[in-house]
Amino acid sequence: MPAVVVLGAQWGDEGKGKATDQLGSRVDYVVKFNGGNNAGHTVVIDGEKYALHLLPSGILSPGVTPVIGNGVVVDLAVLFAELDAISARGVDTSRLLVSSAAHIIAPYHQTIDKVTERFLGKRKIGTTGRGIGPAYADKINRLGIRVQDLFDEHILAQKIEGSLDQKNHLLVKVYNRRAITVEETLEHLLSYAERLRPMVADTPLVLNSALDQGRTVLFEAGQATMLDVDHGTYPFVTSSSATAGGACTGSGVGPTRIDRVVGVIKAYTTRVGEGPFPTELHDDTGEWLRKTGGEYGVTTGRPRRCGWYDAVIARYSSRVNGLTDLVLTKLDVLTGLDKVPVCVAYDVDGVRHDEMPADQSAFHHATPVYEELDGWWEDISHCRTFEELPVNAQRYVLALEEMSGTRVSAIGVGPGRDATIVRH
Ligand code: 2SA
Ligand code: GDP
Ligand code: MG
Repeated sequence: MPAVVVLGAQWGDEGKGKATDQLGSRVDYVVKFNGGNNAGHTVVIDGEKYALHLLPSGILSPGVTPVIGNGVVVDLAVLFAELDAISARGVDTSRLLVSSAAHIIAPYHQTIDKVTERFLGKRKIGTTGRGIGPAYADKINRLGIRVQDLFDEHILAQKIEGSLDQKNHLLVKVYNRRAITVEETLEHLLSYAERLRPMVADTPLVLNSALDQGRTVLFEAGQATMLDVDHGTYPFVTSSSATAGGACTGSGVGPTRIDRVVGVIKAYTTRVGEGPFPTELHDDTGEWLRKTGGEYGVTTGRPRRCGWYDAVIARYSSRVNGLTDLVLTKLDVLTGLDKVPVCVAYDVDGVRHDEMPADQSAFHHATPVYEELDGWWEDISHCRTFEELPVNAQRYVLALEEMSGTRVSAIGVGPGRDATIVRH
């Protein structure tokens, strides 16, 4: 397993943190390649809970070199607060590397994110308010500030000025806010420069050399396929590439070097933020899933929207990511149901769609076509082999595998590191 990508196959929070942490003990490098501190990954080790945002989940494995790749947007205040917090819990953070080409989230990106959402009102995206979209917008607009710019005050001041020019116009004239000064931003960013300097590296060179030497690299996605800026439910998406291709552009490692692409998928579906969600449950069962699954945002604390498993999305994710494996998580949460509905197709204005409609309006009108599978009542949290699972739980997994066309290599039966059934 020299190079493996781990990504979310639904709308996020599938349990990527746990999957990465588990594989992390067997790899040399863990690379975060997209997103920023909008992510929230929970890892539970020996009953101790860690919530990671900007740092790669592999940071918790001794021996792993965690890498923040060029595709990430970095909020420096968050980076150091998170490093301090986990160092204080005894985690060695000294090996962290940060790409010199990663973009910076400046305080004004956060301001713009929040005022834009307020301005959009009913049309809002439901962002995490962390400045992610505005930072990526600057990157694409060629107005971004990169990690390497922090080490030349003159260049940094010029770039801040260029970036603030249009924003101040917008802030003052449209949003009725005060203008942000170059000086305050410069002072803020420079205050982190010296602490960051020793972590900065040519990460594409580091990672490619590591692969040349037979080392193993895990690429960890933030958010998920249906939140990907190209393949997700646009415009209700994040602003980065959360799919497999993003692992290459966001790290500088070419696609010919990737061996496996693992999609993490929940045994049901959740979504946080706005946007279409065909299998969403607005009733007591949805509330039951939220309570039983502990479905609240790790970053914002927002209650997650909950619904049944959607096999159309699983097939779509398998396709656009070229998945080699699925890790099915939170199967234990479904314990105690007589019947478990699974969405096998959509009905759009009387027409059956077996695959994801290519047209957004059709997806907004999609109603699920359900197949009901038999449930199980036994506690499965102590199962460690497939055969130990109740027969109906086994059938549920096999049915999902068949519908997605991708093998289910592992099954999560609890939040702990060891609460996993490995099949392949
Ligand atoms: P943004 O802030 O610009 O990336 O928001 C755009 C959309 O992306 C969604 N998004 C997420 N969805 C699920 N989980 C995420 N991380 C946190 C978690 C979320 C939280 O692990 O629970 O705490 O609320 C995440 N990050 C971004 C977001 O909801 C918007 O729909
Ligand atoms: P991520 O963003 O994909 O890393 O996922 P989150 O950490 O945001 O949300 C997943 C939640 O499910 C966390 O609270 C995990 O501890 C928990 N979790 C992961 N796998 C399992 C599982 O198999 N069973 C149960 N019950 N919880 C799990
Ligand atoms: Mg999460």
